[in-house]
Amino acid sequence: MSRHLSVSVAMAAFVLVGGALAGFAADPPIPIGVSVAQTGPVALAGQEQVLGAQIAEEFFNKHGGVNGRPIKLVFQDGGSDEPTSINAFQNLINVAKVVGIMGPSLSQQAFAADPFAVRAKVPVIGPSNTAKGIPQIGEFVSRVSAPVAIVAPNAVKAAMEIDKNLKKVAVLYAQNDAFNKSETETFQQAVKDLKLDLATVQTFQTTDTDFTAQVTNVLNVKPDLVIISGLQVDGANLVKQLRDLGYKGLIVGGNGVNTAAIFPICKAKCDGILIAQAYSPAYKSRVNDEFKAVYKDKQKKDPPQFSAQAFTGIQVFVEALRALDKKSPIAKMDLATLRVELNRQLISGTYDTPLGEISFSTGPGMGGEIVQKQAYVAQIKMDPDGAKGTFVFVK
Ligand code: 1QQ
Repeated sequence: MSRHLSVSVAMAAFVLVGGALAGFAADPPIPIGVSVAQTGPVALAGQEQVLGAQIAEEFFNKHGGVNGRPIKLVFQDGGSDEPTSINAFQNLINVAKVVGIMGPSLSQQAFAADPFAVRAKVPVIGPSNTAKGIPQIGEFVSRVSAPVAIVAPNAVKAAMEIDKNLKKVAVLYAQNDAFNKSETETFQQAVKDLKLDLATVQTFQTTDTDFTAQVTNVLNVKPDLVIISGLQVDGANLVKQLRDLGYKGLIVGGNGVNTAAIFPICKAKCDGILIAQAYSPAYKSRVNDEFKAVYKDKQKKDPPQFSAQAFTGIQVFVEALRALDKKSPIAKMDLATLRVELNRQLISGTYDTPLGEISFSTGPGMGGEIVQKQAYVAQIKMDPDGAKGTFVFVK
């Protein structure tokens, strides 16, 4: 009996969320979709995104939610491939009836899944999509992850400051992934702009495990710097094999290896990798201090970029919902109207986030790109036994 009762109450709540968000005395929580990689190889980064989003949910609900009404994150695993992220988006849009979606993890997935949200007129915030062309997918797509074109060259400059005689560069990239193709273009352009010598370019697949051929070709040109664009598992394995086969020079890694989750793969050989950052735990602001304190309490270390960006994505949704609700009560809007108005609102706002103050570009066909001033570079420092490591900020 009581079980039936609770089921029907749950169903009533679901129907209510699904239909017009009617003005009830106790309005149900506002559902915001989160679809990041909770399974597959990219879950190494995705788990940091889940945590950042959960901290944001707790944090903003504690601070009054959306003018008194709580938000509820609806997690739908986006996996590490395109079909899984497309399914997740469709579920969030049509079944969970979310007001907007934060996701997916990879640019490769965004190019596949975001068009479904664009057609359904559902706002999407990319938490970690850094390839060129993401906001251009459509009117309902924006991102809080600064593009590689802005962030990545900083790591090459940092390498040049460490090695003043740096000249010869070898570049490797995963050619079956949209983000890595975009990132390597930026890196290769930076090498040319900085008047370095691009001695060799080697390609691989994100599914590769043996990089002997590529590493041999790299060692043959005797580079001072190796720049790698890969995802977490392949990228870390490539670093490990470079060191195993005797490379002793500097390594710049891309956003794909921007997580402590690579430490168990390359262990002590992760030491020294330079990685550009769109977030620094040292950034001074009230919201970053609060975010950092909650994260540190849970994880006993400073928050990583992927967590900070995920927190920021949820913050943008919450603050845009608050602003919209003040102009025109969202409880009176049907879901389709709310989604469209939310997108309009979020793109026009300015947000004081752990990433710094951010806003979005606007204009027909050009909206949704993050405008962010801060960019940093960190270097991985591993304990000699390879069990533990940290990101040390050098810029
Ligand atoms: C992208 C990325 C990845 C490294 C995120 C996990 O930056 O796919 O755009």
